[in-house]
Amino acid sequence: MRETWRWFGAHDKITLPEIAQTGAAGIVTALHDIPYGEVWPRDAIAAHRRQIEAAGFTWDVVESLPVHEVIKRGEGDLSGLFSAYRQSMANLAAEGIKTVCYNFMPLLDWTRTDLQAPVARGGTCLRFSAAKMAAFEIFMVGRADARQAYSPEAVEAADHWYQQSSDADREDLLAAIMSGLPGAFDRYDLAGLRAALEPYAGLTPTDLRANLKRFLQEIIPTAQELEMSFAIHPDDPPRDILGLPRIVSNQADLAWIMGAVDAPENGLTLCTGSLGANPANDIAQIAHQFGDRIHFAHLRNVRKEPDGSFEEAPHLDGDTDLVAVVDELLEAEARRDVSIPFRPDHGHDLLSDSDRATQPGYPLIGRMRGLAEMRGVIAALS
Ligand code: DNO
Repeated sequence: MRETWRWFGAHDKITLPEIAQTGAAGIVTALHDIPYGEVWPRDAIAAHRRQIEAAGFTWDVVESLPVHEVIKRGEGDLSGLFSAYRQSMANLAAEGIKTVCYNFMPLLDWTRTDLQAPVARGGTCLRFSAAKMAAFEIFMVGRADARQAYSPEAVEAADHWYQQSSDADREDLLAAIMSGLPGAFDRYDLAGLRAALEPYAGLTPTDLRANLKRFLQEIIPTAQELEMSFAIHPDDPPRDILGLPRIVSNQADLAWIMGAVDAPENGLTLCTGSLGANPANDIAQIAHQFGDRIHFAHLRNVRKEPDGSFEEAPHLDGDTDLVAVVDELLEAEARRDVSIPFRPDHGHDLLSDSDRATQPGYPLIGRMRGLAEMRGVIAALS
């Protein structure tokens, strides 16, 4: 397995020479400044690649080549957006960058309610509290159907949290939830979020599936011509949020997507943390079933709670057996004669991480711990 590290480019407080000290060999990155829907120019890709290579790395995976929200909603004439996407693919392939991670989550990307939840022996982690998310949806956004989306216990806890929360608590909650907005640097206030949700009213899982299938039909033939691998990222968390449907949450969803365009270029990012937050998902089994279509892996762990809350756990100490997952990935690699890039996805903020204000979930020391633990597992199993 090939060790990689996510680097956010010029916006990242962690430099390439620092990343080199983690031992990672490859970089996972994107051109974050280019607005969604616009072509990634070849010269900008080349400049980014040269910067990465000058620091002794290769650019192994694009994360993400974002899918425009209008494509996810399936609105109007999409031919311009599809051809722009294909042009970005061609420009990436011309620079030798051939593995692309993307997601199909409407509006929100990963969602957490706490960015700095304390962990037992010091440090902090990302956390999703079902009660706080319910409080956000029901009382802060005021979404009519939100009560039905949560268990009665979570709704009661939401009520309790909301009643005793201060203005600052509510602002922190909004800020945490907004951290996962695609575009990475856009944020909404509550009014902005309500307005942003409007165009999705009535979008059903069936609609979203049809729009994903259309996207795949538009781009996978080009990926085949360019010898590129596409790797859809699962929903995080794997459940509907804010009434927005999510269709990449479990084994059945993945089987449907792989079958929608049944080609090896239509593959998966095995994100053990995203899929691991759903108690119905057996991640090692998923790695086994889709081993031939996994082009990229995000390795991390979660600890789940009965009401649907979860917390990001140390890599070897959560509910998912990452040793079993890595074993499956090594088998898939041997069978396919490939090296699957993986990155330590997220990490706790440890030691001096809290002084650096890096992207939430992307600290230096916490991720280096995760990478080192995974490196040990891989070495032992190999
Ligand atoms: C969170 C990430 C996701 C991922 C996108 C891929 O930390 O794993 O934001 O990059 O969903 O498109």
